[in-house]
Amino acid sequence: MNAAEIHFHNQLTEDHCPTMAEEVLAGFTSKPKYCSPKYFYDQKGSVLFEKICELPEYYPTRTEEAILTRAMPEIAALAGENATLVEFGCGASRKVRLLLESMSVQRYLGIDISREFLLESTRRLAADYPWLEVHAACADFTRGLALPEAIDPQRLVGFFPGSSIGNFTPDAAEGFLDSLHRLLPPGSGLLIGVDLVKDHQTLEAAYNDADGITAEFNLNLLDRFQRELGIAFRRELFRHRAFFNAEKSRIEMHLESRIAQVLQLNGHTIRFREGESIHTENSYKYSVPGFQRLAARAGFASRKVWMDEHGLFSVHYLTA
Ligand code: AVJ
Repeated sequence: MNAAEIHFHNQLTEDHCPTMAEEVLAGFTSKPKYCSPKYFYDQKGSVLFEKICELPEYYPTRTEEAILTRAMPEIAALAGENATLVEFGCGASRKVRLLLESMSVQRYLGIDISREFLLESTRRLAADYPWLEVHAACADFTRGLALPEAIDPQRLVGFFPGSSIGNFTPDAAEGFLDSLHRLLPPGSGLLIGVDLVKDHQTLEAAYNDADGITAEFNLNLLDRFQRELGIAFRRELFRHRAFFNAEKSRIEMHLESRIAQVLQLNGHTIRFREGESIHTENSYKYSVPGFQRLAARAGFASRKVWMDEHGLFSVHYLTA
């Protein structure tokens, strides 16, 4: 096998498109209107997200990378020898390189919903780490978790960085961790990054960057639905909104209609009042003990937690 070859597993069903139309319609006809953040990640959205990660206001990425770099010797010891690393929502597969540099890893499986992006980033990984057996699975893990048959569930270490867990409501996060717990044999590890509650300015600035990249990322949903579902959006009639909801401990992102307007989707009429919004994302923020309690309810034991010196972000090593 060519060193830069990867094993590809398609787990996105053929009906992904009708599913998207149905899900979007269900969300747009609800009160209040909503839309799943997983739809941000078409090719353009995945690229925009990588840009967000580099923004001065967006502290999670660089903070988590610094935490991982410092914690690597301890993480390597906890993970043991010849691990199979499984990354959920691997995106550009950048952070996992920190792990590959200093852990004993035999096999890597990257799971992502964005197919071309996944193929590109796992191929790059396979080229840069020729000794590594690289697998890529295109899947929507919010619809259930399954490992491709080629992946032996022994010695698995799950990797769920970036506070992606924050996109789930706490109940759904517990459900997701619970299904992960069922997938992982007892004793296997889960390395998970969780964003922490902090002052509102820092939180809100991270989702309202001065360059407007986050706004672009949010508005890209409209372009995607226009292209893929035929909704005749005029993106200049919507604005990006992001704020911290302290009561629910989450950042909320919305696309707010600037005027009263009407749109059509599959023969359904969708009406917007002026100022009415589509709720496009939640990003929950936890305290360290709050997240440990949630993980414990799903059956995970907390082995170790690391934080940066300012208490911005946390990385947990849990065992099943
Ligand atoms: C990938 C879900 C962790 O919530 O911070 C970044 C996505 N949205 N800026 C986050 C996101 C707007 C990000 N997660």
